[in-house]
Amino acid sequence: MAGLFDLPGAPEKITDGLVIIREGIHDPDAVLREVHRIAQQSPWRTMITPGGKTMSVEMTNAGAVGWISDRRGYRYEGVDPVTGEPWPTMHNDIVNLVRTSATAAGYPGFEPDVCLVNRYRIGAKMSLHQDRDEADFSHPIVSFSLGMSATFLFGGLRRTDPTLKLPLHHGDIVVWGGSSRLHYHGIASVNGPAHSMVGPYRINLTFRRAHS
Ligand code: MD6
Ligand code: FE
Repeated sequence: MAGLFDLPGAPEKITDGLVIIREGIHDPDAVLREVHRIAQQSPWRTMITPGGKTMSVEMTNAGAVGWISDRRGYRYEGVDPVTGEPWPTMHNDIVNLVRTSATAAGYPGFEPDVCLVNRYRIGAKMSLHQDRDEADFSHPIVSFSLGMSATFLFGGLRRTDPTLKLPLHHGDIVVWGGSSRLHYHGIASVNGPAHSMVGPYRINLTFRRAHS
């Protein structure tokens, strides 16, 4: 648990394979500018689940491929179906912070090829899910949180397993992999209050390796 006197940037091991680096994003404004650039090129959109429900979270992507969901399923695609163009590139300074974070958490050599960007308004949530659309689960996932705080739910290998409830704040980095890579997780309905700089939004970037 983070305490009053914890230094930012020290990796905290939460459970097997799950590490939080509180305030690991030292220049949140630079990351937010990147998010705006990405969303100008590949706009925010809500996606439909294979079951036909509209997700409450708005999404876009950067990188060689992007994660999409529609009636045909979940998958990675090299072309943004909204623009018909490749996804925006990932900025090298940000990829460097992803590499450093993965290394600090015990996953040296991580090279992401996709950044899925999620935007939550008040009331948006992400139901418990597994991230299993990637080719090789030995690669970790690195996650950046910006804007409004939220509660990260971290469960087990079954959807019904009990969940840890971890607060995530502006600037926090989560790295996870190893034995918990396929654990169910989600984000509880975001309550606010609005963030002083970002406003009534929570932005989350997850860096993954989709293709081995
Ligand atoms: C979110 N994150 O924080 C949702 N998945 O908005 C995820 O679903 C997630 O943070 C895999 C790894 C890290 C994550
Ligand atoms: Fe996920």
